[in-house]
Amino acid sequence: MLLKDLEHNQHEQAMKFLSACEYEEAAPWRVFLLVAMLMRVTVVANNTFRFPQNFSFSAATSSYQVEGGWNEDGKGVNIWDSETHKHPELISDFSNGDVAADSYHKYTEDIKLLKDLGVQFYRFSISWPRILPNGHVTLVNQAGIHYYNNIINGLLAYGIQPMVTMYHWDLPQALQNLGGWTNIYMVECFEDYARLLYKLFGDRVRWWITINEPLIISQGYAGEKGRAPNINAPGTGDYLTIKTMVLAHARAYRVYLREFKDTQKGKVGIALNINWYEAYANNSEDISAAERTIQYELGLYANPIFSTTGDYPPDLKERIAQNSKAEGFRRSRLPSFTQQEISYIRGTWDFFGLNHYTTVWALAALREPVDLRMKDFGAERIQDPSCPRGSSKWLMTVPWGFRKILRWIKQKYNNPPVFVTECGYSDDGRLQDEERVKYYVEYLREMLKAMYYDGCNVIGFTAWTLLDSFEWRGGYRERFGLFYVNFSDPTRPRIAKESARVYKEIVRTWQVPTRYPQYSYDTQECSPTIPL
Ligand code: PNW
Repeated sequence: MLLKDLEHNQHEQAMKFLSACEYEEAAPWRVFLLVAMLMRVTVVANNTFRFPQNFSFSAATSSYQVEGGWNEDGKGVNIWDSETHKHPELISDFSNGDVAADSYHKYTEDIKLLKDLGVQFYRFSISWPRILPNGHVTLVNQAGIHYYNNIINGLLAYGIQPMVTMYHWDLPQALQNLGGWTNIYMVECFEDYARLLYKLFGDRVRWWITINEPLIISQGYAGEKGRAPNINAPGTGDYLTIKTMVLAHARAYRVYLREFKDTQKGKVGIALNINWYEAYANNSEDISAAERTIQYELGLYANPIFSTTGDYPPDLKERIAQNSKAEGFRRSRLPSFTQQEISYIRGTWDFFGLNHYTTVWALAALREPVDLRMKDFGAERIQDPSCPRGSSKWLMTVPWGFRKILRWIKQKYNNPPVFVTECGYSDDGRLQDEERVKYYVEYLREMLKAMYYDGCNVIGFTAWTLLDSFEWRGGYRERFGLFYVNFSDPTRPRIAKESARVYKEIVRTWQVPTRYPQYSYDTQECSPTIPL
């Protein structure tokens, strides 16, 4: 349908509605509906959607990626310190986060950048070993507390809301020595750590994220090179971490609910990353392969928390149990939850944190599975190297996939409030970063369509990332920042890229600028061939 027809139809609907109201009492929901209809008319008439009034914009970083100060003022060693120091060859440019963007010293400057962007939120993470050098609450590092107090107070002074991630991958090495997330004991450690954070900062922090991307964390136990702690146990070690992380999240949520929520009135969620998986061919095998991949990468974490039934997705649970049995295991490699645990975990969310970057094609498996994990999800994931992409080889610009995954989440989990906690594009760090601008313009347009046409309850959007930073195994070669950082200059100066200016304009005008044409990312031209 053409936009102008839509506009016309909606006018008509609104008019019919108005005349119906003349005969009936105008119940509050009717008035609400009318306002909603008229708003839609205005947005379409302007040929662009405006963000809803109570929407929020944010920019994000994570502690290990920006702070530096790796051994300053009593901070303990984390698994990324260990990995990058022992195995620099696992990082594309042999670098590490020892100094990174030096936000440990330059945080006031970072807060000014946020102020300049005009965002309502800053999402940052707390380094567990900067607060608890050995991971346990028996030794607390005052300098660490001081540092995060300064950030939080600095943000609030400018009217910016802190959104705090408790865990963004920098596990205290002392806890990894006990097996890290494979050890169910971590649930206790995480509870203690979370409680301490609520006590220390919860009087000012209203938005908490327990764990960032458990999927990627689990891959650090599944032999994916360059993901700390770099343990190679696909299909077993990674599955142990899933149960631990989901329970640890639930525990942190319930501690808040029991001990803090009444007084602090904040919200607790989790940040889950997921690509859109598009079926390669329009046949039932590929369609179910794509669905299974989403369930495997998202459902294993989201279903226990967000679904009404709780527990892992039933089909996948069954499939892994069957595979395990056939392999001679006495029980499923995916450790099960008890009934009590299922009810304990179900519903432990105030919002759904979504990290989304790209779309990948899925088809029914062609090759012999190379490990147990691949056998379990039983699909090929493929991309096309000739498609538009930046400096991260996994990241293609596919805006329409964003809308599809938002719709999937709406359907599967009953339309929870989604705060997009990461979205962004990498390049080589150029200041005229046109491709990043196009990426944000198109992704935000698709997000608005998901909101206005599909009714997805998206409440906020976070640009990943504020600053060029240490991109894990991509080192400093993959730059996601709105601000450029010169890493060869000891003072680590920050310079706004073109994308920072455009993002600022979006936040100021509350809409995506109309001067940008609809860029075509017609993936028909791409023929995905390369297994990931
Ligand atoms: C996220 N993938 O990781 C992390 O939360 C950030 O710390 C990171 O800098 C950012 O995305 C960019 O990489 C991801 O392969 C890593 O689909 C890989 C994927 C997704 C997210």
